[in-house]
Amino acid sequence: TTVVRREDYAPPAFWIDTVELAFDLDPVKTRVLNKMRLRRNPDVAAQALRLDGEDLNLARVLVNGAGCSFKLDGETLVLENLPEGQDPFDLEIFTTCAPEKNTQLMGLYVSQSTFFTQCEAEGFRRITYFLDRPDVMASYTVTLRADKARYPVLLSNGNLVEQGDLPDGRHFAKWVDPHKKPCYLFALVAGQLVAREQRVVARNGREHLLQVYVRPGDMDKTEHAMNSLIASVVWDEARFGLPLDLERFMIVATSDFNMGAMENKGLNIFNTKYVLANSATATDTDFSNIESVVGHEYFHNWTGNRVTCRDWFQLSLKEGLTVFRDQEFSMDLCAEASARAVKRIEDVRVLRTAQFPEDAGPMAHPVRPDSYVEINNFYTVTVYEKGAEVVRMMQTLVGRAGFAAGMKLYFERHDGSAVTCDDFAQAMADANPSSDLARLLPQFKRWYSQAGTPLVQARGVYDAAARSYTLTLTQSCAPTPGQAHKEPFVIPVAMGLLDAQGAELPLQLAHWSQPEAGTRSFVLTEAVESFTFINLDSEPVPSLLRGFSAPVVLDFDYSDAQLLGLLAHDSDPFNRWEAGQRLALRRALNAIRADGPVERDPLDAAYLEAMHTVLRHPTLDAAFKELVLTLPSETYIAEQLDVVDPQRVHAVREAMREQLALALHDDWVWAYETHKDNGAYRPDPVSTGRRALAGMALSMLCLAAHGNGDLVWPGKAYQRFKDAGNMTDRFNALASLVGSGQPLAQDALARFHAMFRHEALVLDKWFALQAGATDRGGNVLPAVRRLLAHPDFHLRNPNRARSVIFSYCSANPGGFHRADAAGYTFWSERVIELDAINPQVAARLARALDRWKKLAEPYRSAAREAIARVAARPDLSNDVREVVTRALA
Ligand code: B3K
Ligand code: ZN
Repeated sequence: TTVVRREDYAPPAFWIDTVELAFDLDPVKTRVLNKMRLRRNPDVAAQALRLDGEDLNLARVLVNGAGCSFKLDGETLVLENLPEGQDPFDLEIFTTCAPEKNTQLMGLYVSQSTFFTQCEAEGFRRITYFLDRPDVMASYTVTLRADKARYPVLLSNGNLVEQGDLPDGRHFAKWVDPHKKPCYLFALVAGQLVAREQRVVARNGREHLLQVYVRPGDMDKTEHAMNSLIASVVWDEARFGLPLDLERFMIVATSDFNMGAMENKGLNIFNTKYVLANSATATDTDFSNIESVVGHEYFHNWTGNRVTCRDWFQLSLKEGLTVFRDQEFSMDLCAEASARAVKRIEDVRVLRTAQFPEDAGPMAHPVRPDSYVEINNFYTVTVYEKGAEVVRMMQTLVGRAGFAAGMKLYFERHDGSAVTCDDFAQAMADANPSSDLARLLPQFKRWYSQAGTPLVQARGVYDAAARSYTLTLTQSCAPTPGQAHKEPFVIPVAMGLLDAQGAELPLQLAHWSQPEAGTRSFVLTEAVESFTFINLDSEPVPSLLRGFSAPVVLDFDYSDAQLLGLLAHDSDPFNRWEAGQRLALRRALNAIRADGPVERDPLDAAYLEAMHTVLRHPTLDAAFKELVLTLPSETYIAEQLDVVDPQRVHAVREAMREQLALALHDDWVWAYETHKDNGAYRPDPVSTGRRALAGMALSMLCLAAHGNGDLVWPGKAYQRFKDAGNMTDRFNALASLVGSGQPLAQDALARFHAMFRHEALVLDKWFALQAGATDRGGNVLPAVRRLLAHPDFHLRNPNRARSVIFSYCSANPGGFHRADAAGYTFWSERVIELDAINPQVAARLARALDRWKKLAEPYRSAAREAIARVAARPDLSNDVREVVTRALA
């Protein structure tokens, strides 16, 4: 295994200006002719040309039309005797590959008799020999030839310039991409597909054709993806002045895909999960995920494609920025401010439940990593979600208009080139020369170089005689692998002060001439800093880190009364929610840390009363209520503990849920009855929120029924399951029955399967629900093993594999962490089995035990043994090898 290091970056010895690719598509043996025009890079000392290749059969190499000498160094094609001097020369390479045998789904592969490609990060080398690195940008012309009956639709990047018939029932299509691109953005698709089409006119009057390609039976599930695409085009032009730069923009859906989607230039390829939706088959969550993923891939057209990454260490340059853009897009589509806050809370929840653990575990790495063995392992929540938070902090420091100016300068400077995270930060700072970002730029960039989640400890002291309140903020960051010591970060702290009645107080620092109302941002740059606020008649309650203004852990010793006050009154909806989470977390941790068996009723009257008040609140949104009433996840609770007994965490959270269900029974009845009917299905934030709250109420009522033997609510849930008008309500009803272990659940599951047995994405939900079900006496693992033997289970299909295996190993801690270690054994078997088929998917699964060192015995030793069993295999992929090696280090 070779470690790739950021500091070793060197520019390429050759440039590739043009590429002409010709494909004779055949599932068994596809022939590829690659004709490139190259020239030596005048800035680099003369050296051999080394082309990347993987799993290729090499047939012929021609230089300027004549045979030449070459050799293979492993899988690298080495050409030593190329023409000297600066003149461009032609290099033609003939290879073949076997798409049908490609189970990794990298390079050219076949899914349901259709050809697809996936090239990012290093899949193009599985199609032809190439300089497979993002800083080599070329112009592409692509000719596809295939059997016309089996592959009537032939697509590649750019514009279709020619098509026609060939002898023997074959046909061809020729595509020219007008934009230079790195090879990871190359794509082709060939098969039987149909398209929903829409013509749109941009602000400058140019017309564009938008297409969403799917299999013939799926046309009735393409409207939402198309609407999301149109909204994305409009938004990027309105918010950032970035137009669509292509005559035609295509999205194609495939059911076999390693991740969510891929932003290939003009030809985005999507997992069906992020395209197909109608009200009968998709939930509100699916609808909103489709909107953000369609937006995300579209926004990459500028942030990623027009300006791309110099090397893969700069991945967050495009990913962090594009996640930030898709988050902003989703927020801007919300009509109400409260819906924006709901989106922010959801994003922060992902960051804290997935990225914070990553940052504290064996795979911790900076947003801009320093080294990797397998780049596919670094498409992480750190690069994506923490990367987006870093971009968000820049916007906080320069303001919304300043951020737009920074984006403009970034494109003026770098359009058409491959650049670094430093280049982005520099453009932001240079466009805002008098901002805190410009003043603090070198220190701010520690967010790119230092891994780990900073801890900010806040302490407040009120001086009654001086009528002042001094807030002292102390920042620190625990060591991470390879980084023992951290320098202080630049941390924007948005805050306000409340009085005892919950009213917002004006803020005034000692040197300010006047007080200022509302939220103010302060920038913490030192290890310890104090801020003194004056003219305060009594001790205020600080509302800190409003809107989650920085990706840090905030520690403040709030009293319960202060948290209850913030929950009831804070003007910042994020911190209102946060106060409720802190109250719940405190109760969970107390019950977990207490001696003896888990208490039956861990919640006190004050907390229950507060939840009652939120639930019945006359003006709060249903979506917001649902978030407040949802307890912190087991994963999030576990992260707060030094030593984790996962069964105890599970038992405590379940006890809390049951208590909430029983104590607020009448409120849940009220919530269900008043939110359950939404009329015609529309996936907008208001009706989505109502369905979410009604769904939660129903699951609480079934849970209460489980405790008190009531049959009415399970009966109502079953009825709801049968006559629901949309998938959200139907699935919530089913989940309520399954989640509370109702006898009716089995019958409902069987009906659900019968109803949707031809809908792959719905079957994924059916599998996932069972694999993720609340464990009762160890019943989930045997159920999961039965699901693996189900005729509809297919390990090769990543969505299906994830729906069973990941739902169990990564999303069901109560079922997975078994004292008999059987969950870990199951995990190690599946990692090894999947690794032989698809290393990328296997490596994701391998990370399910990342946090094993925190586990209490007997879990800790059993987990280590399971990881060691995987690591002991001689034939592991680099992907899985890197993950398990780091886990054991
Ligand atoms: N850029 C792709 C991810 C590619 C992952 C390769 N292992 C999707 C996205 O982030 O938009
Ligand atoms: Zn992306």
